[in-house]
Amino acid sequence: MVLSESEWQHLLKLWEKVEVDPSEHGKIVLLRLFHDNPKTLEHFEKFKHLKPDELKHSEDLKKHGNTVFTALGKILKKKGHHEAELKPLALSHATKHKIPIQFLQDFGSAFSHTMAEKHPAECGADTQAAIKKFMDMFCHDMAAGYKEHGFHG
Ligand code: 6CQ
Repeated sequence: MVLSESEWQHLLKLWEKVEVDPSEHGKIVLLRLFHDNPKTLEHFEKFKHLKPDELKHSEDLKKHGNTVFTALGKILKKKGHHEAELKPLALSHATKHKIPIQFLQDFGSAFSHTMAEKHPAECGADTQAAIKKFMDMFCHDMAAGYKEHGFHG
């Protein structure tokens, strides 16, 4: 699951577009995730009681979008050397938020679809394959961290 230098470069180029507005990108990915897999929404105390229209216009959703995309950007920029960044995330998502690995994979699909839609020029077949590899690596390493904490989600 090692990415080549050219795959990392595709991802970093795409990320330049994301960084123009991480909150908006994050919000679109989250709305897609909640729509495609409503069970993911139940983990968010702040959002689970909102009606679809309230969710769409929630300022908190943008803040959460920013949180998740800022964290993801930091991980991406480590080009695979992300142990220090993943450790606290694996701990919190295993023991506090209790998020199954399947949901992390669902997040990866929502992320990949959103990128292809929003940035078709930067998201050709090579970049899409690189996103998939990156998210597979992320999920694999999170699963290893989960096991250390006795969570087999
Ligand atoms: C996460 C995920 C999304 C948006 C924001 C965060 C989609 O209100 C709160 O305090 C939220 C506590 C929290 C919950 C319920 C939280 C904190 N996450 C979840 C649930 Fe994570 N998260 C995910 C990532 C995958 C790429 C990354 C980088 C990340 C980062 N998280 C979920 C969830 C439920 C279905 C998924 C798929 C998911 C994935 N998440 C939280 C973070 C960060 C940096 C934080 C705050 C610090 C911490 O570790 O608690």
